[in-house]
Amino acid sequence: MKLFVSEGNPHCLKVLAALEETGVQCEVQYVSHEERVVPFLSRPALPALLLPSGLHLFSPNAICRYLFEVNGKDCGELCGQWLEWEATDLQPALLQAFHMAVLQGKGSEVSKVLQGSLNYLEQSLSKGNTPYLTGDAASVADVVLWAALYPILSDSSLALGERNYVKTWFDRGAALHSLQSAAQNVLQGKGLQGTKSYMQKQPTPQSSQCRNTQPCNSSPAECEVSERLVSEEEMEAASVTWSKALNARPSDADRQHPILPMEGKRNILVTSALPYVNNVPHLGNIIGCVLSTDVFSRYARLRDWNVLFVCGTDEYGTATENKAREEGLTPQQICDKYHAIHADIYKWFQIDFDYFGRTTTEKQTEIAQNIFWRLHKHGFLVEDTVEQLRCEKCQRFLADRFVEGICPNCSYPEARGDQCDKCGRLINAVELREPQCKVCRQTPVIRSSKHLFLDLPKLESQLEQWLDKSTSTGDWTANAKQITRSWLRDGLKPRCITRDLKWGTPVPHPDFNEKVFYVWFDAPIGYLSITANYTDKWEKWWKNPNQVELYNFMAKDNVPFHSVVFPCSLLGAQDNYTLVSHLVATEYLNYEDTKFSKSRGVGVFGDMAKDTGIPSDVWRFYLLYVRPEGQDSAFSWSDMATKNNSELLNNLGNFINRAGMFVAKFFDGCVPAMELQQEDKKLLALVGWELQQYIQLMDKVKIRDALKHILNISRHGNQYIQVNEPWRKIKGDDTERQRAGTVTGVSVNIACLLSVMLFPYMPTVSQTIRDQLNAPQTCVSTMLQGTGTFVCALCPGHRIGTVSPLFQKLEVDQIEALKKKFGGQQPEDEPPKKKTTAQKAASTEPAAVPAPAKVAVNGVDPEKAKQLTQAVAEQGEKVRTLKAQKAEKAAITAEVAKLLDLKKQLALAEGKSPEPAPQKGKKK
Ligand code: B3M
Ligand code: ZN
Repeated sequence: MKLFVSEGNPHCLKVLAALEETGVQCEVQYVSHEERVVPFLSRPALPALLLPSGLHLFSPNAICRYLFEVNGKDCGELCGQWLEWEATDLQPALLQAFHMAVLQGKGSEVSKVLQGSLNYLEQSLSKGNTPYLTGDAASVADVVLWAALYPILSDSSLALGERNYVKTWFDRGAALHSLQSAAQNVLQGKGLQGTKSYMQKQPTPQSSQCRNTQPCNSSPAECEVSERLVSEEEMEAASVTWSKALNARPSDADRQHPILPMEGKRNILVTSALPYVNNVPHLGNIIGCVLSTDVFSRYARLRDWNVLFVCGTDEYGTATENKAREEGLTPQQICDKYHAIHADIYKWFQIDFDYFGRTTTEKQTEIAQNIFWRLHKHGFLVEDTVEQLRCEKCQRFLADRFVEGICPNCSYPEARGDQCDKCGRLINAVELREPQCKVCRQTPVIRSSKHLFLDLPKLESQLEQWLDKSTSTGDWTANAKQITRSWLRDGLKPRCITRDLKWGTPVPHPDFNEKVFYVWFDAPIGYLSITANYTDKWEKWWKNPNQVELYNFMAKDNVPFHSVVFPCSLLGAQDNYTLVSHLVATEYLNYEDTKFSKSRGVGVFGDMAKDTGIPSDVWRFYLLYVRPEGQDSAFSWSDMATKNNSELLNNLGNFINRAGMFVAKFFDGCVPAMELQQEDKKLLALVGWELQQYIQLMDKVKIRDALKHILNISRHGNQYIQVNEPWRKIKGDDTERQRAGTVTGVSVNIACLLSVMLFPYMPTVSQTIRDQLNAPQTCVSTMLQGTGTFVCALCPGHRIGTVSPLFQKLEVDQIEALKKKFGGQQPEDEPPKKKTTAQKAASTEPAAVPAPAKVAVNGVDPEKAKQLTQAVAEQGEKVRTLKAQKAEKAAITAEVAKLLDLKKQLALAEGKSPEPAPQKGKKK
């Protein structure tokens, strides 16, 4: 069973409280508000509970009721009536109250909205004469109502008036641990304000709800494009902003190195997890680390924050030693070779590092050893004899990643020696049940040897104090907080920081001179040493917590090392280090329906992307569009084609191109005079709102969500052009010609705004648009000022450059060919190993793994065929549903493509020759 919730969503408070109250075993996953967890619903519905049967519950009260029933507590009639009342009477009033208090700052008017409901509750409690709603014990009705009212009733500033019965009853609930911890998780200690991100996504109660009478197939973002109501004030404000002047300050064109913290500026140190040097990164690695970091740092520079973005290759460890053995090179040669490969790939992806270094440097040794000695001096290192796994066949101690066995916590059969991918817990390799050497599959023997441990228990309370502050003031992603919390809940144990290996930073202690530092002790210190190789004044960044905010970007499996282990090293070293303020972790990106795998040749790896002929910017766009933000997501070729053709070509590119072409064709290349009417002002307000959303989201590192607002703007723009038909009006009388001018002028200015907003995502396209429009560089810094400033940057008379199309269509046959090329034709002797969806860095996969017993004969694989039959059935159902809902054509086409692909795979698995999928529709 799995419960999907989102932070800030008040309905999730109920289900989390009910879950804890009942003690029902159930995995909880935090996703973003817009995540469509229930596949057959046309709109996101959270919370949602995935039942063991595969069915979903998605009404909060039904979920709570179910949880209580599982626990043997049936909901009686009275209880049912309360749940009904809550859903139909209290909820609408509550939502309106939240809207007023959180978004409109009208907390004082909340009591008016709620008084009817609260009075009813007061009377019922007084008449019932029992401590709880349905009797002498708390029932699901109490839990639901407590949780529903919690954000309001626990806020003393709202002056709701005294209702004694309500108060006594509510205080009973508020004292419950279940309710408090649910409130902490959902509202993040911010009380009512904790619902802000959720409320911003909700339609305004009553006035602007989606009025479609038919089921609405558009995503909430799209729906808002046509449905958001704009007030007169908003229109006026937007047209005032529009006539503001451009900034004098140009954008960051002339960055001066070394960049150092500056007085009076927001100083931001941004790191991307250091990619392992011993392999070529795949798309999942790229989106999780360097690409996300790049987008944010580009944005931060546009915001005029003082940014330093450092990264580099993570070069030590057994994986490098192994790779060296495999390729007949020394470890250093391997590092040099792959460091260059990484650097090339990131250059192609336009990752704009301020410095891209590496961990095998003198500075690394110096700084790591210094931290080590300080920890030693302050008594945070303890010595112990450890039993270690040694493979007699391979003649070496086995690094954690090279042992596999059964997880001692959750019995997952393929846990690694350092961590279990299923339950996420850290493991000491010797605790694994039935361990195996991952290289030769022999059972290793246990040998003992003396090691040093970082005394995490001794640092625990300091760590918790710091974490409380950092997670409540900084922007930690929900998964980062959750993983960290679950680590602390289990209690910390001393962690071994030395290893019996050769390729690593040497341990300077004379008693341990044969050993090196454990990679996860050493690697994060790489951030410091890389900065030290960039500038001698590195301590101005790294020992300056009051002036510097540190952002760490990574995939979620790196979280505990950045939130617990590394901060403990730095806290214990007691040298005023800068600790992370914002920990941004992505979920996993899968490849089609499987995971990336170097050994199986599945997926697109960084060095191959450029050979596809698809421009770097389009790759960036698609990866960011499916960025696993809040939930795992998948790269899919057909989806990439769909998004390219619908969003980039038909929506964004089409709008910008039309706007520019109108100026060129109808007005001789000069921006015409503009006479703003109500309709234009309304558009300015709509566009301004999208810009504000974009800035709010980007400030919070919601990169994927922010991108959708760029696309909304061009959707507005296309609609505006479509309605106003400048190509027709230009042929009309004076008034009509003037109207054509205004529409063209406004549109081309929106195109200019889009170029600015696109810059973090698609730097080349962004520059191309500005070149085509001959836009002043200063427009860039102006538009992203404050909460967003959409000004008229291209004034009447401004001469634009030469306009040409920005994007190309991705054709079906091209995509089919690419899919085939990267689809992972598995060699027959090496069928896929069943793993978690968690994709692992390719380095964790040893070169040659003997095939498990279950082997596909002549490509026929009954097990796989069975799974595929099921998948085909499900996908067929999905397509039928979409068709029945008259969903967007592009969406249907994409799903049909998936269906055809599945059928093909099924045919192969059944040993039949797959019939060529009929390609309906347009040719070039
Ligand atoms: N080298 C890469 C990874 O697990 C690992 C990160 C180190 S960050 C200091 O993706
Ligand atoms: Zn486990």
